[in-house]
Amino acid sequence: MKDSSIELIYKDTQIKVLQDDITKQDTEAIVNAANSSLMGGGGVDGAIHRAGGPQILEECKEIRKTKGKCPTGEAVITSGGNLRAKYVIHTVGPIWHGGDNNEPQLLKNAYKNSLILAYNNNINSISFPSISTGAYRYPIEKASDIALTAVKEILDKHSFKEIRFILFSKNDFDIYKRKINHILK
Ligand code: AR6
Repeated sequence: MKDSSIELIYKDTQIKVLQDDITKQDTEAIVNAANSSLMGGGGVDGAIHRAGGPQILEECKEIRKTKGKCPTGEAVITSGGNLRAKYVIHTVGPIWHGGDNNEPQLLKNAYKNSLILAYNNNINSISFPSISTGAYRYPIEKASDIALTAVKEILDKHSFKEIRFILFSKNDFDIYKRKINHILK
C-alpha cells in the first residue's frame, strides 16, 4: 500500500482514504462540495465542472428550474458528464461561523443525505471530498470527526461496495489516517 492510501473494511463496506484528486476517481459517484446555487464555483466544485464538462451544469440548471436552490445539508444528483464517475452527487456543506450555528448537524446531514441519495439510486461506490473545509472554513479536525461518524451511522444500516475519502492535502490525509481506525472500528 502507498503512503498516501489506507484501506479497511467496516461491516461489509470497503473503505479507502486517499490523498488524491476526486475528479480522477472511478467510483460510480463522486460527491461535489457545491453551494446552494448549484451554478459552480471554485475549489472542488470548479474542478469537477471543469473535468466533467458542460453537461453537469446543464443538469444543475434543470434541477434549479424544478426544485430551486439546494438547501445546506441537502443533496441532488446529476450525471458525471465526461468524468470516470457515472454520477455526481452535489451537496452543500455549512459555512463555518464558529460552531454555534448548527454547523455540526448540517455537515452531518450533507454526508448522510449524499449517501442516502446514492443508496436510493442503487449506487454502490462513492467518493467524498472533505466538505466545507476549504472556502467554507470548517476546521478539518472537527469536520473529519463528523464525516467519519456520519458515514459510520449510515453503514450501520446499509452497506455499500466501496466508500472513499479523497483528501487533497497531506495534512488532511494524515488527520483522517489518525482517526479512521478509531471511528470506523
Ligand atoms: N479533489 C479533492 N479535493 C479537492 C479538490 C480536488 N480536485 N480541489 C479542492 N479540494 P472547497 P467548501 C479540497 O473550497 O469548503 C466552492 O466555490 C480542498 O482542498 O472546494 O465546501 C463552492 O462552489 C478542501 O480540502 O469546498 C462553494 O461556494 C476541500 O476540497 C464553496 O467553494 C473542500 O474545499 C464550498 O466550500
